[in-house]
Amino acid sequence: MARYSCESQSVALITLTNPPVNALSYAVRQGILAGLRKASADPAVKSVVLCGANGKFCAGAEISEFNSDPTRRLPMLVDIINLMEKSDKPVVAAIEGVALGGGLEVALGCHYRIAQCQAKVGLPEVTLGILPGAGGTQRLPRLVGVNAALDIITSGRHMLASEALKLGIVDEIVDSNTVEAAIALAKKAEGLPIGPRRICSKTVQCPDNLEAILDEATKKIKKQARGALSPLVCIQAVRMATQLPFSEGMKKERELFNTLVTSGQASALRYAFFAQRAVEKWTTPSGNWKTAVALPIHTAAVIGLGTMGRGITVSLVKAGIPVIALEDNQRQLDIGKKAVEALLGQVAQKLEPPENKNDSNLLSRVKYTLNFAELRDVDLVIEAVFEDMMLKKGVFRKLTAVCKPEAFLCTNTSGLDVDQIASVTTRPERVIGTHFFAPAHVMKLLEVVRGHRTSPQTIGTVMKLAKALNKIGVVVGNCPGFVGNRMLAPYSENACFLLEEGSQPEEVDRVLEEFGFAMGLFRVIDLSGLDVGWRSRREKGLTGPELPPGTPPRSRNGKRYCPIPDLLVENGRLGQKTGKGWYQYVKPGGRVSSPDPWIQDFLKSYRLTHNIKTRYIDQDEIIERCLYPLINEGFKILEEDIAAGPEDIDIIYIYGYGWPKHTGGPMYYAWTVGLPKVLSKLEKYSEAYPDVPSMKPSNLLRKLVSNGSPSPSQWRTVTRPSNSKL
Ligand code: T1G
Ligand code: NAD
Repeated sequence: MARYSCESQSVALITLTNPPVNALSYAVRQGILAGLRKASADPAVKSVVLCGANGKFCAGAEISEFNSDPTRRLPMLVDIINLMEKSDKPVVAAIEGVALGGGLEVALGCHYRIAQCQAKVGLPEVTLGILPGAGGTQRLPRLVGVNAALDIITSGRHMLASEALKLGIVDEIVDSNTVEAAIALAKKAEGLPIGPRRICSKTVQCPDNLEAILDEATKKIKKQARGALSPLVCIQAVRMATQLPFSEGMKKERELFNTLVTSGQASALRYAFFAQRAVEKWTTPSGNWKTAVALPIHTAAVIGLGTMGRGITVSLVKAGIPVIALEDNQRQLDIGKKAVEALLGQVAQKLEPPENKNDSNLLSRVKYTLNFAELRDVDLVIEAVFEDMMLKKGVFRKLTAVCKPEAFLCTNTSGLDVDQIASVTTRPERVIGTHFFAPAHVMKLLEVVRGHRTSPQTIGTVMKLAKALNKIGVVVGNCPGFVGNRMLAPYSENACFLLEEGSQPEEVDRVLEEFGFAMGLFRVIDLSGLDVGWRSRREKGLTGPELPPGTPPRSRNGKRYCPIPDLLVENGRLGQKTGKGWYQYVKPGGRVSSPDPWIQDFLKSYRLTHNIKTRYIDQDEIIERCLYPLINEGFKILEEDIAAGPEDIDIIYIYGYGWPKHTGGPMYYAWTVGLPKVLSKLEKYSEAYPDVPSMKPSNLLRKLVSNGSPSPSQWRTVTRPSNSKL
C-alpha cells in the first residue's frame, strides 16, 4: 500500500499508506517499488517525494512479519533503498510524525530529508534485539560519524527533528506543510548533481582513537544492558562501516542481522513489544479501555512528601499538572519542599531551551500546604503516607469530606487492601490504587489496582494519566502485595534460605546480575532499606518485640522462616542509609558497596548456632530457587485472575523490578525454559523443602504442562478462573 500521484507536473509523490504507523509490510514495500519504477519510467517526472499518510512517515519494518512466510520477504527493503539511492532522479523524504528503524533507513536512502519540527527519528531496532538491517549501520556512520552513530544505534533512542538537524540527519525542518516543502525542495533539486547526495558514496570519517571509542561503547553497554546481545553486535556492524567498502559492509550487516533476528532474545523482545501494547487494552467485567470515558486531570494533590510523594509530585509537574502537596507538619513540609525543589531543578536542567532557562516555571506548579481544605477543587489525589491502614483510612475520611464528589482518590499503598481503604469513603467507585515505583519520577511502571467497586471510568482516567506521566499502566486486581510485591515475597524468602545453606549475598547477586537484573536482590534491599521489609513482617506478626516467647527462630506457623534479615535490622544494618546492610559502604548514604567480612562471620556463626550443614550452591540452583518460586507465584496470580494475562506480569517485572527485558519477563522466560522443566524443579524443591509452600507447584502450571505447554498467548484459554478478582 503506497499511493502514487503527480504533483506540480514534474514531482512524483509516493505516499506510504498502512495505518496506524505505515509499517513497511509486504504490500507497502511492493507499493514503494512500483512507485519508484513508475517515476523512473515517466520522462515527465523529474523528482520524487516520499511521505507517509496521516502525518506519520514510517515506524519501520512490520514487526509481526518477522516470523512470517519467507516467500513474502521479497522485495527486500534493503534492495528497494539501494535502488532508490541509485536513482538519477532526486528523491526527497518528507518526515512527519516518526521515521523509525526501517523508516529512517528509507529516509537515509533518499537524497534529501526534510522534517516537521515535532517529528521523531531513530533506529530503535536494538530494542527489538536486532540491528538496523536495511543499511542503517553503514549509512548513518557515513552521515554523522562514528560517535553519534554508535550512540543512536546502540541506544535505539528517538530524537527530535531539531537534534537530527544539528547532527545532519535531516537537511531542513519546517513547522508545517512538510510535504509541500518537500515538493518545493524536490523541484529545486531537479537538475542538480545527485552523486554527492548519495550517502553510500561517502567515506566514514574514522577517528584516530576508534578502538578506544568502540571499547568505551562496549563497556557502557555491558554495564547498562547486561546480557543483551544486540547492542554488542551493533558495535560490530559500525566497526565494519569503518573498515569495509559500502557494499561489503552491507553484506556483513545482513549476516549479523540474520543471526540476531532468529535469536531467542529477539523473540523475547518482540513479545515484550506487543505485551506492552496489550496491557493498555485492559478489560474488567464492568468495562474496558474502549468504552471507559477518561476524565481530564487538570489539577492534582499529593498527600505525604516522603520518598514516594516527592517523586510522584515531580512526575505530575513534569506532565504539566499543577500539584497541591500536603504534609502532616511544618517540619516535614519544609523537608519535602526542599527535596521536591531539588528534583525539579534536575528536571529543568534536562529540558529543552527555553523551558530550562529558569526552573521557576516548574517550581510554581507546586503549592505546599498543611490544610486539607485546600484540596477542595482538585481533580485527583494521590495518597503516599506511611504504610499503615489506620492512618490511610483517616486520610481517606478527610479527603471524602473535603474533595469535590467527582474527584478521584488514589492510594500509593504497596500492598494494603484497596477495598478496605475505599470502605471509609462515600465514593468507592472513585477509589483506586496507583502503585508507583521508586524513584517515582523515573520508574516507568504504574500498577493500577482495581478495587471491588472501582468504576471503569476511574480505571480509564488513571490509565490515561499514566500515559501522560510517560508511564506504563498495568491494571491488576486487589490482593496483598498486588502482582509485583506478591511475587517478590517468595523470591526474597528463598534467596535468604540460600544464605542459611551456604551462599553469600554477593554470590547470589552476581548470579542474578549475570542473568541480567540491573541489581541483585540484596543490593536492591540495601538501596530501599532493610527496615521496610522488617516493618511489614512485624505487621504480619512474624518478627519484632511482640513475638510470643518460645517462637522457634526458624519457623513461623509451621512454615520455614529465615530470621537473618531481622537480625541484621536489630544490629542496626538498615542498608545504604546506615552504611551497612547486606554489604558495607564507605559511609552512611554511600552508594559503592563491597562485601562485608562481618556478614561472612555472622553467617558462619548463625549456621553453627542452628546446626546447618553448609554446602556449595551452584549457579543453576541459585537461579532456580530464586526465580522459580517467583514464577510459581505468577501462575497462582493468573489462576486467581489478579493479572489479566502473562503479558501483564511480564511488563510489571520488566518495568518495575529490573527484570531483563531480553528474556521477555518471568512468565515468558518460564515458557522458554520449558514449563515441564520448571514444574519438575519445583516438585524437586518442594519435596526437599516441604515447609516452603512457595515451592509447591501451582495448579495452573500443572494444567499447562498437561495441556502440552502452549505459548503464553494461549494460557488464558487453558483456564477460566471462577473467582475472578479483576
Ligand atoms: N510494526 C508493526 N506494528 C507496529 C509497529 C511496527 N513497526 N509500530 C507500531 N505498531 C503498532 C503497535 O503494535 C500498535 O498496534 C499501533 O501500531 C500503535 O502503536 C529493517 C528490521 C511508532 C513510536 O521499533 O516505537 O525497522 O496495539 O501503541 O504510542 O532495520 O509504536 O494498536 O494493535 O506504540 O503512538 C523498528 C516501533 C522496526 C518502532 C508509535 N521500529 N514502534 O507509538 O502507538 S524493525 C520500531 C514504536 C526495523 C529495519 C528493522 C511506536 C511508535 P495496536 P503504539 P504510539
Ligand atoms: P515515607 O516514610 O518516605 O513518607 C511518608 C510521608 O508521609 C512522610 O513524609 C510523613 O510525614 C507523611 N505523612 C504521614 N502521615 C501523614 C498525614 N496524616 N498527612 C500527610 N502526610 C503524612 O514513605 P514512602 O516510602 O514515601 O511510602 C509512602 C507510601 O508509598 C507507603 O504506602 C508505601 O508503602 C508506598 N510505597 C513505597 C515505596 C518505596 O520504595 N518507598 C514504593 C512503592 C510504594
